[in-house]
Amino acid sequence: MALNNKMPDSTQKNIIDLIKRSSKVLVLPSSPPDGDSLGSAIALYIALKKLNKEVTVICGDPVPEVFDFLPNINIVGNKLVSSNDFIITIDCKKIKVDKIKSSIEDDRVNIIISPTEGQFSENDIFFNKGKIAYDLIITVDTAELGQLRAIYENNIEMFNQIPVINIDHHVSNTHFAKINYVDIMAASTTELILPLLEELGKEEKTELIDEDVATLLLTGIITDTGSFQNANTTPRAFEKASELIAYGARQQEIIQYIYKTKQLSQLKLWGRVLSKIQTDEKHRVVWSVVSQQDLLDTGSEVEETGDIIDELMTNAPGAEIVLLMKQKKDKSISVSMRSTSPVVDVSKIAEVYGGGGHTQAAGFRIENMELREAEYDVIKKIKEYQAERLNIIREDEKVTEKDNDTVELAEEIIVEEPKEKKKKKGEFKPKPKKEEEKPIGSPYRFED
Ligand SMILES: [Mn+2]
Repeated sequence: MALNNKMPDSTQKNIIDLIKRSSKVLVLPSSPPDGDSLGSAIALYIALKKLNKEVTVICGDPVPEVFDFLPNINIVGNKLVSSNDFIITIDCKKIKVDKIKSSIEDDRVNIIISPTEGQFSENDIFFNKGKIAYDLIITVDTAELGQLRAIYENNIEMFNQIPVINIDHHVSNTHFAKINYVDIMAASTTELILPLLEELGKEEKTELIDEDVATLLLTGIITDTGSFQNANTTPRAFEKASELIAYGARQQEIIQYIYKTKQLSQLKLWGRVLSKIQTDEKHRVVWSVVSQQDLLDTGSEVEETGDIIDELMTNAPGAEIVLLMKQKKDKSISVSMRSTSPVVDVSKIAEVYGGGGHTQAAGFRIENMELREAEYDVIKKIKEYQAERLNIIREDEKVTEKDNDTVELAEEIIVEEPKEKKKKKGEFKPKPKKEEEKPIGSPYRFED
């Protein structure tokens, strides 16, 4: 465990002492949450619960669905009880509550509590007014308090009154807390929480790291290193990951839910988009389109097109303009363009459509137009721009090219339902194509 001694002893001691002295801990992951901030926060939740502390985890933004598999993900709340709230607490240890109703009469609020059996007395009721409900705040994976947005902005007073522990690995961390444990060499915040929980567990003689905690901590390392692919994957990150697997972290589960599930739909979408690539060598244009049907068929979201335009660029030698047209849910079409040379100004083309950007990266949006119609229109404009720039003479075009005014559009892909019933298991016979059959995904042509 030589690598655990990264944390200055005094910082570790201060954090552990403060945690030991506190009983109501508020844990705040950064917003929007990611695998590292959620993994850190929920791991702390489980561990501190084992030490009989009241722990609350609040995140201002919704938790992305991809993290639904994380153990105890449901404990992440999204609203902090304000210190202005007046809270009426009823002790239900002896008597169970059946129904709670409230009514407003004149200037009075009546709260009617119906027990299943027995009766409540005045002694079962407590009032909390303007009282801060926590005695320690721990922020995780948060570079500055502003990142907590409403949770901080609406409760600045609370942040001034309660001690804050700041555990993070961002270079930009502003050291805003009473105790700052910021290690920019750490690949993830969870990497810093592991030795802390080991030491705290040792002092309290309680095993704090179970399989769930280990899985949560490993999730932070895996997501922040891009599954050990990014440059921040240090020997220590590997060391901590292997330690966590020894604790019982379910590495395959993390990979399955975070990478494999998502990547399959994304790969399908990319395959679809790449197979529809169109090239016009003469005008040096390469493009492809993404329709709503493509997203539906591949089970992907439009965001999953990700950096595909850059992929198009690196795989299109000789192209000067690369563009990707995406049909959005509202049926509008967003067009992103890249130019591979500073002398080709795609922002000029974007301006024609009311868009803009930079010389080599620009975009625009088209409303109320079918994808094919828009594709035809945009490609025609780009060809005109390139024809003028490359001195392509119209006369010459007419002589040498048959379909000079024709734009060949990105092919439409039709997915055929597999005909399982007719096929015997293990037997595969491609259906012979009849001459008269309309070829699948034949290029659609617009004639002027
Ligand atoms: Mn992080």
